[in-house]
Amino acid sequence: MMRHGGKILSDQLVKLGVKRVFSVPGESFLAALDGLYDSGIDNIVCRQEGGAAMMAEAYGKMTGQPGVCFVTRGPGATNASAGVHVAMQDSTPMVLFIGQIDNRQTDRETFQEVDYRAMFGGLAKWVAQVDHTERLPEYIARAFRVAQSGRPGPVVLALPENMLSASADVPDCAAMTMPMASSDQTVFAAMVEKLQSASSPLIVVGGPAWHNAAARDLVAFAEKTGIPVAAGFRRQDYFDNRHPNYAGDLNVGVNPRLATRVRDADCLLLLGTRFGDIETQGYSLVDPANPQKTILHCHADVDEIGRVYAADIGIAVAAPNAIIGLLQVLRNDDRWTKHSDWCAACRTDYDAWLRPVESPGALKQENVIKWLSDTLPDDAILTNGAGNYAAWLHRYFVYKQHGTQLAPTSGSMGYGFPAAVSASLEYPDRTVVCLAGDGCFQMTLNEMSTAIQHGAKPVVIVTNNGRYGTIRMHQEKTYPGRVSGTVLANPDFAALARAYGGHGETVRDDTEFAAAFARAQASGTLAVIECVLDDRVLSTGASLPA
Ligand SMILES: Cc1ncc(C[n+]2csc(CCOP(=O)(O)OP(=O)(O)O)c2C)c(N)n1
Ligand SMILES: [Mg+2]
Repeated sequence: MMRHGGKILSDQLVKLGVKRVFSVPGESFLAALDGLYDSGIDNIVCRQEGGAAMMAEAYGKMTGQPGVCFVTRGPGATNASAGVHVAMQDSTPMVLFIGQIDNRQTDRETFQEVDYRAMFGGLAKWVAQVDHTERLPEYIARAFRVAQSGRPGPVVLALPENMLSASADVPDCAAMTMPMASSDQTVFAAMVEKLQSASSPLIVVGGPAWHNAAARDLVAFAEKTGIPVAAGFRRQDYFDNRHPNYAGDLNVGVNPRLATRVRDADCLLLLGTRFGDIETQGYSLVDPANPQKTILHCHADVDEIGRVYAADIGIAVAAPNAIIGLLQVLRNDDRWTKHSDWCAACRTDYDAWLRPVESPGALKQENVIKWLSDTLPDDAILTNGAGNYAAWLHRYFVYKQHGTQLAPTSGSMGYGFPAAVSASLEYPDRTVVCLAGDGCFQMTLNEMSTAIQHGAKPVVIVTNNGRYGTIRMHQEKTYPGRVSGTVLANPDFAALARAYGGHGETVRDDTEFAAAFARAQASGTLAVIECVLDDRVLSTGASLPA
C-alpha cells in the first residue's frame, strides 16, 4: 500500500506506542501534520519550540518512553535546542523531528538550511537525516531504540520536505523490545563483600530509568544492610526522604555535613548516577586522581564507568536491575548490623538541615515550601528551573515517592513551567506545582496559552524578587555594590495569568499563602500565585538557606 512519508511516520509512531507529541508547526513538515491528523496521537500545539522540547523532555523523564517533539528547520531547530540540551545532560529519552529543506537543494544555503549533524553534534546522542521515504520506519525505530538504550538521551531526525511528501510502499517496523543487559552475579557478590568490609559505606543514587519498584527494592537493600542513601542532584524523589536511611541530596547548595560524609565514606556504591560535577562539588569531595575510598559503580552505559572515577568494581547494568542483583546476593546473608550508627548519624545531619533558617520579610520561602511539603498529597509533582528560589525547594521539600520531581540537572532556566504543563497533561488527576523565579518563568510563560488550550492546570508559584537573583548574589560577592545586568522590571504576573484565561493571585505575606493556594486549586484551571519577596532576601546571598 502506497502511503506518503507523513503517514508512514505517524503510523510508525502509533506502532511504537506514542500517544502525545509536542510541536510548533512549519511548512517544512506539512505531510507529517497530515499524518498526525487522524492518527489518534494527541498533538500539543506550543508557542515556542524551546517550550515544546522541554515538554517532550519532561514526558520522557516522567514515563521513561521517548518524549516526541516536532519543529521546523532553522529557527525552529535552534529554539528547540534548549530542550535537547536538557535531555542530553539529564539522560532523558527524547526524539526531535525537524522538518528539513528539500534534499535536492542542500549546500546552497537554501532558506533556513542547517546541517543538523553539525549543529547537534555534541548536543544529541544521535543525529541523522532520512533521505529516502521507504527508510522512514527503519530510522524511526532506531531513533527510539537509541534514545532509550544504555545512557538514554535525545535523538534528532531531520526530515527533508520532499522525502516526507513522497510516497512509498513499505511496512511498519514492529515495536521493539530493548536488548537485555546480562549481569553476572559474581560481580554483585564481590560488591556485597566490599560493602560488608567497609565501615562507613554510602549509596549515591541517580541517573535515568528509575521507577517506583526500584525505589522499593532500594529501601529493602538499605534496610537489610543499614547503609545510608544520598540522592544525586535533582534526583531527590528516588528514595522516600522520610526513611531513616535517607541522608539528603548532593545539590548545588549541599548540606556541608553531607559533603563531609561523602568525603569520609570509605566505600561509595554509585547506583545509576554519573557522580558528576554537582554531586562531587566540582570533583572536590572525591579526587578523581586519588579517590581514597572503594568505588562500586553500576551504570547502564559501560563508558560512564571510569569516565571520571575509576571503579574498583563496575558493572554495566541499569540501577534498578543492579539493585535486584545485589538483593539476590543478600538473600541468605545475615551479617548486616554494623552500619547502624553511621547511618543514624547521617540521618541526624539531614534532620538538622531540614530545620528552617529564617529569612527576612513577611513572605518567607522556607514557610511556603514547608507548607507545601506538609500539605500536598504524596504523589504531587513539583517542577522547577534554575534560580536561587529553587534552593528553598530542594532544601525543605520532603519528597515521598518517585515521579514527583521534574527538575533539570542541566540547570536550565525556563524548564519548570513547560515541565508542569506536560505533567498536568499526563496526570490530570494529580496536583502539579511549578516553582519559578521571576526570571525563570518569563523564559517560557508564553506556554500559558498552550496550557489553557489543552486543559493543563498546574499551579505556578512565582518568586518575584525583581532580579536574576542567583547572578546578583554572585555579583554582590565578587563586585560588591556594582549592580550590572541583573535587574528585572516585571509584569503583574497575576494579571498576566488572568489575561491568558487562568487564575492569578499575589501574595505578600506567607500567612496568606494557604488560602491563595486553595483558591488556585479550586479554580480548576492554570493558576499563578505571585509571591513578592522582601528586597533584603538574597541581595547579598547571606539569607540563602546554606
Ligand atoms: C537558560 C539559562 N540562562 C541563564 C542562566 C544563568 N542563570 C542561572 S540562575 C539565573 C537567575 C535566575 O533568576 P530567577 O528565575 O529570577 O531566580 P532567582 O535567582 O532570582 O531566585 C540565571 C540568569 C541559566 N541557568 N539558564
Ligand atoms: Mg528572581
